[in-house]
Amino acid sequence: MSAPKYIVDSDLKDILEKVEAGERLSFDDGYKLFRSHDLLSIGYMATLVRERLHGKKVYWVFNQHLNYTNVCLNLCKFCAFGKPKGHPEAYEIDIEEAVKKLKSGAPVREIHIVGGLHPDLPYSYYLELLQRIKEALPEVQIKAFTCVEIAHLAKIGRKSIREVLQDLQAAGLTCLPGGGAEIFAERIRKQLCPKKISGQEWLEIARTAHSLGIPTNATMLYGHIETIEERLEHLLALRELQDETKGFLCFIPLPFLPQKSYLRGEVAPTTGFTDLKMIAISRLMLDNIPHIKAYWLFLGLKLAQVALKFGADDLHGTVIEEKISELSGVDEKKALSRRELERLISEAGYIPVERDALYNPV
Ligand code: V47
Repeated sequence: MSAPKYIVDSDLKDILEKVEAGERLSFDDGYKLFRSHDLLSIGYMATLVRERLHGKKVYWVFNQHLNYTNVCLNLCKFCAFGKPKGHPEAYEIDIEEAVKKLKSGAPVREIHIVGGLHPDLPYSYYLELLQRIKEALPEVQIKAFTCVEIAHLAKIGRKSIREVLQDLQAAGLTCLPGGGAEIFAERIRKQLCPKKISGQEWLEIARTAHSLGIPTNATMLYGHIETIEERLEHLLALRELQDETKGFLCFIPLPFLPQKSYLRGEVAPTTGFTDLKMIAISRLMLDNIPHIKAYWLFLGLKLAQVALKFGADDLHGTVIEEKISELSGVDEKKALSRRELERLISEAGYIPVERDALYNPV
């Protein structure tokens, strides 16, 4: 099929042919996409793939976030959320309080739980947190603890990763959020998050979760000091693992928010152009991960809506309260109603589909 006239960048014509034929894109294709400024053509190709997979559907979930503590042993340079123990802004939520808070609001379908690596909370806290939430809200699905937290739990509980995941599963865990992946490259981790588990360890924990039937998400933190090659290596490592396990549900590219991090002043925030390209290239490279999420809390609502025309098929959810974006300096509202989410999706020409944590329509 000949290329439509609006594929302006001649470097992209071969890629269009591959996309139309449903062929897998290579590292070099990815490189060309990142180097190209032909955003509309990249978005057009991502939309071809996205509509092939999901038609006109855009998913969202009625969810609530719980950031149970911001005390963190890692204190990564990109993070404004984590605080050392004893810091005036450090907090931890006790289980009673957490359950009361979750019960007091409208009943949500998914609870998204992410926190810092707390030096003192015991292993039993994490299991009890899930058990008590399930007792109070038996219908709710719990998406909890990134691979980094799972590694921390193994350490404090003196258990293997597999045992930790099994314990959490028995306590009510549905799936894992995608955080902590950052950029897998050792060069980046050494500079930005030297105390964090390695990229290989992150992937190994995801592999173990998938082997136990626990689906996970995956993220990539971009727009700091990473190169195009490092972004692509990250995407291809996820694609390779997904070929093996099929356990990733969703990929979420997270734009770095420098304002309140240790890197403020050194790194400029990402631009709309970069954000949309990142979403579209993720859709094109990750041909085996079903969903690409436009995370409105970090992108801003308006750009997240536009991202639906650049390959994203998931708008996350209602959220209610979230601390990472708040402490990272995002000046965005913290909760959305069903009506607002549905309006954003409909006005982009798509059909809103309310989903559960596992992407089953509800
Ligand atoms: O891994 C921290 C990121 C992540 C900053 O699974 C920052 O649906 C940008 O797990 N600028 C944790 N990002 C969040 C997470 C998540 C988020 C959205 C959706 C899902 C999902 C999971 O937050 C961390 C880190 O990459 N982060 N600080 C910052 N200043």
